[in-house]
Amino acid sequence: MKVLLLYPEFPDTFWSFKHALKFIGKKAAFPPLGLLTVAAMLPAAWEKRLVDVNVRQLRDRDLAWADVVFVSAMIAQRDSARPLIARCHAAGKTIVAGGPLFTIAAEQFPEVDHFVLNEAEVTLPDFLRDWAAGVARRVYTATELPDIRQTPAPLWELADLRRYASMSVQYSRGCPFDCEFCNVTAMFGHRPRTKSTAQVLAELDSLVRRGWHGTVFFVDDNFIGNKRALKEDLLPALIQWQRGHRGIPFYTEASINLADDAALMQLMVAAGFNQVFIGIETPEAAGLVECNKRQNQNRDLVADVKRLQRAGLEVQGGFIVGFDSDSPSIFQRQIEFIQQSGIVTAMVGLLQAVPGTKLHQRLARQGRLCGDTTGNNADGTTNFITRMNRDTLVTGYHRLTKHLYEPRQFYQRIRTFLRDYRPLRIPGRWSWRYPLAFVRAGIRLGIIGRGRFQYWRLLVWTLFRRPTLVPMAVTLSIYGHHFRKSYRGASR
Ligand code: B12
Ligand code: SF4
Repeated sequence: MKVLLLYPEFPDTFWSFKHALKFIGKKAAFPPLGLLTVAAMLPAAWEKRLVDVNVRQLRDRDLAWADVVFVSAMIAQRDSARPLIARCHAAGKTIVAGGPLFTIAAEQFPEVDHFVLNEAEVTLPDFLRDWAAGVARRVYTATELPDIRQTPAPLWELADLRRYASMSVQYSRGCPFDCEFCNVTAMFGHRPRTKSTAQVLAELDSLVRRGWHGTVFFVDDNFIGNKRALKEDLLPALIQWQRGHRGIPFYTEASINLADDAALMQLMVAAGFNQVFIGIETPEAAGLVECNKRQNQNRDLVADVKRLQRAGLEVQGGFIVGFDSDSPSIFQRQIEFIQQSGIVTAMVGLLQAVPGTKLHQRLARQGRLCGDTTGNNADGTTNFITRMNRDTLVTGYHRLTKHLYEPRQFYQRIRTFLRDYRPLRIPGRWSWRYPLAFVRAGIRLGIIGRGRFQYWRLLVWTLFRRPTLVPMAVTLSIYGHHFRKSYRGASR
């Protein structure tokens, strides 16, 4: 059996990092971890080939080679998935689809032969058994949440790691919280399920064996869902592991209560974590109550962010506008919060209702749903009747994102951040890509760019005030270039 594993293209969005990747000569930000994990669950005797369309095109000879195509996607990849699936269907291939997009929107893909939905640890064995017996059904679903201590390590050998800016590892699934708009708990439950420390170390070792020495993203929904396991087991083991592998930086996603736990922050930083994405959502108390973001309520969120930065963690923040309780003053409130906190990478989205979430159910009950979600909450669209006048909301949203990434505001925010940031110095590995990125940034941002004066001002400021952070200042400036372009594209 010859299996083609197919990963559709991401549109030019905030998280695609498309405009930043060019500076370091990479094709995609992250590898398709779900698909590579599924590949490891297929019979060893099957031949496997990966085509990640973010890295290279699907060729006719790939299709001619394959007996069956396994496709994975999240909602944001829907527009690329459709023509790819049509092409596989036209070539007469059997198509098996799984992953978050198909789990919530299977009915939109009539050309798919088999849907193996939810977590493959549960559904794939049933499918494979039936397939071998020639009686495979069209749809396999499950409500059971598997023990991921049985999940095999991804088949990294299928991917060309050099094409990616970062690698991914998953330690846990699920999140103890219950935010109304979130799809994660609907899919993965509230009880964080973790892999064993030995599994995580084996996955990291396998990446290093394949020559990977760059950043690794722990793709957990909430890395600190099980603090005890982290403190007593995983983090001490990672600290130990890093001793033999200096310079592999980690980053992850976590909830804001990380800022309450100095010991946990310290352990994470010692283990090599230098960045954390946090869903801050809104500085307005009413908005936090409305979306049931309990962990963000009744606290000084700016002070929390500063505490994390001082501990050595760069905070990337997720923000939302479009809550029922939002008035037009929300746009200015968000700007003030983001500027003050020094969150350089601020992903501001319009609230969208993803099927399967409590928000989607509430809006359906209220008769306010209108159309599909695009899955990309940073494209300035929404799929429900908003309380704020729609034009006011959309115009305010585009103004907000434009303002945040205007060179003056953006470079000022980097300075605010660098003033507070106290990273642990872990010697990184040298790569020819760094000087190259520096030169490219000098040309693109420092000569051609509209904010060239601001760019050089930042570099001079950093050189005198925080000289060890100059590479970081350049990296963040490159991110800003991408965010400016992706938000500008979304507002057209
Ligand atoms: C890492 C990640 C990303 C990375 C993607 C990296 C990559 N190349 O895949 C980045 C940061 C780019 C990202 C971005 C976004 N993401 Co994201 N992301 C995740 C996250 C945290 C982990 C995904 C992962 O790697 N999991 C580990 C692997 C092992 O699990 P998996 O992929 O789910 O695969 C399992 C099953 O789904 C299944 N499976 C998967 N594929 C297949 C294929 C077949 C054939 C079969 C049989 C089974 C199968 O088996 C696997 C093992 O159980 C998830 C949350 C989550 N827990 O899943 C959100 C998630 C996938 N993202 C989500 C969203 C909404 C986004 C964004 C739109 C956010 C935004 N507002 O901009 C963007 C869109 C991307 C873009 N560029 O525009 C949603 C998707 C909702 C949906 N139903 O599609 C999720 C579920 C989080 C959420 N809030 O709800 N994301
Ligand atoms: S904290 Fe994050 S992952 Fe957890 S429920 Fe809220 S939005 Fe979802």
